Amino acid sequence: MAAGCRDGPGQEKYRLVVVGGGGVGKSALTIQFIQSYFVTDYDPTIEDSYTKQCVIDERAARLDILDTAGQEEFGAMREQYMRTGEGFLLVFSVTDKGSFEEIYKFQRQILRVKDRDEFPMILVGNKADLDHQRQVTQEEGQQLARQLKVTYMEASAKIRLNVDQSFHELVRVVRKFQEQECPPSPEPTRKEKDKKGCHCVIF
Ligand SMILES: Nc1nc2c(ncn2[C@@H]2O[C@H](COP(=O)(O)OP(=O)(O)OP(=O)(O)O)[C@@H](O)[C@H]2O)c(=O)[nH]1
Ligand SMILES: [Mg+2]
Repeated sequence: MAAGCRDGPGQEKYRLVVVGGGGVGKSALTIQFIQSYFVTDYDPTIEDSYTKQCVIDERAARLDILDTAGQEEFGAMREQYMRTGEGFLLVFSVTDKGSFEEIYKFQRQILRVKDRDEFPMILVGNKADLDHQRQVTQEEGQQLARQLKVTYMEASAKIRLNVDQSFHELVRVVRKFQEQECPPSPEPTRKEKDKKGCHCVIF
């Protein structure tokens, strides 16, 4: 199937990928979004996937979410998930400057694998509840987001701040991107289809 071309009413599916450095809270955000609780222990992820049925802006969608490894030693599958992802949550921790600086690397790798100048992503500064341990200001987060041409959201998996909003915003960005790629049009005839094609990424 050509990703980006919707299956039909009520059948929207999005493959979202959560990326970022080790320990920034990717799993905590994902589990808070899917299961509504906060994981206090740190158990480094190798790779976990989740599915959630949502209604976003009155449109039903099935989200397949891949929670990836931040730690370098588990990073071998990175290119593979980057190829199949339709939207990326770029997560850093506002208490860890190194994780903020790593974001460039993830963004560049995604664009390289996709062979594009732009791709649906949003930037999430997690652990916003730990204001006294901040190493990255809100302004710095916003500045980076402007450079990357993405939306910035500060979040906290712990106090459930902007968790749903981050995932929902990413779905909006993916929808917008896919609608530009494959605008909904009256069913073309076979001949028109062959002529115009649909320049979606095929998975
Ligand atoms: N205070 C606070 N702690 C958080 C927050 N999010 C995650 N943590 C804690 O940070 C630690 C690491 O969180 P994880 O979600 O496991 O981090 P990760 O990004 O999945 O790490 P990897 O799987 O190794 O890439 C855990 O102890 C979490 O409880 C948050 O918003 N606020
Ligand atoms: Mg994890």
